[in-house]
Amino acid sequence: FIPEPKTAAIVGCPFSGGQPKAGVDRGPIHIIEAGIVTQLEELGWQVKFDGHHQFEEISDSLKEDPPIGILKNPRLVSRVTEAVANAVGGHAHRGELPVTIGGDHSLAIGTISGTLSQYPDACVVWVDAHADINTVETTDSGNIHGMPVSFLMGLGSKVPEYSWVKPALKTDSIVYIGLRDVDAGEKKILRENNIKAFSMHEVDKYGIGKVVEMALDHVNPNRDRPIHLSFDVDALDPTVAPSTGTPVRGGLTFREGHFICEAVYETGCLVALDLMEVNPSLADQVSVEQTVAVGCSLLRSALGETLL
Ligand code: 4U7
Ligand code: MN
Ligand code: MN
Ligand code: MN
Repeated sequence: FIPEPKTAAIVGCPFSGGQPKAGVDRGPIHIIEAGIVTQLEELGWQVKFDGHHQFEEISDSLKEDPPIGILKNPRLVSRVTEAVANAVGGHAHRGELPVTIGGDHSLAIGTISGTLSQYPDACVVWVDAHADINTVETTDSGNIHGMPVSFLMGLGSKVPEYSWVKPALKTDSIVYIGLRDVDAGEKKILRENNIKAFSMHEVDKYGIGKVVEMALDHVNPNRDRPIHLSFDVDALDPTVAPSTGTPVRGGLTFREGHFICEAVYETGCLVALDLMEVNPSLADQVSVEQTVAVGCSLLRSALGETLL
């Protein structure tokens, strides 16, 4: 699936409307300023980046955006993610590999919708401390970055504002790695829908090599389906990636995180990549630089850096 010449399109998404903490919208700006475009070019990729997406027009057009039920910023998140779906779908249509840099994880409503519009058979590898599968009924926070997977699957009651989202992601087409903070309602959804998840417990028990092999065997047994990798930086341990909005201790090591990216690239099936939830306004400057650097190196690994 890797395009020849290898072409990646960076979709910079300075967006924070899926959660309450300011600053996550500056994540993509820091990753670009750290030199990700040149770094990927040095790996032999042609990199297209025509500036960060501007969502101001969307926010300005919404005079107000009161909660729908408990959902916060529901119209803003819907319209921004719809724009992202079109951008990602467009890049994929042109044979480019979209690399979306967030921003909060609500953006995955858009990125995965865009991928599935071009690759209906794609599967998703979701790397995160959280399952992000709360429905309108189960969410306690109302923060949509904790809900994108349920929207993509069509679980829970429908919000008319999101009628553009096709429930195109099947429950057997996603696999999680890194979970350790899953809400009670989410556990019930995972159980009742038989959704495959490898928590940190399984990473400890089997080791990351075996976990990734089992994860890929579940969603992609013949290694012939396109893969969308959605990486929430909070999957990594907070000592490795401290600058993020919802850190949870006991996470993936630096190498475990990179191993996942390398192994996905090695399948040759990667068609889209997300890096989400880097928040450069949380923690001290050294921690911010560390988190941004780790974000860049995860992206490089997912695009083939560590293959000899
Ligand atoms: B992230 C949470 F309640 N589950 O729904 C929620 F714990 O994209 C957290 O993975 C969601 O960072 C975290 O608000 C979303 C909470
Ligand atoms: Mn673009
Ligand atoms: Mn998370
Ligand atoms: Mn997430």
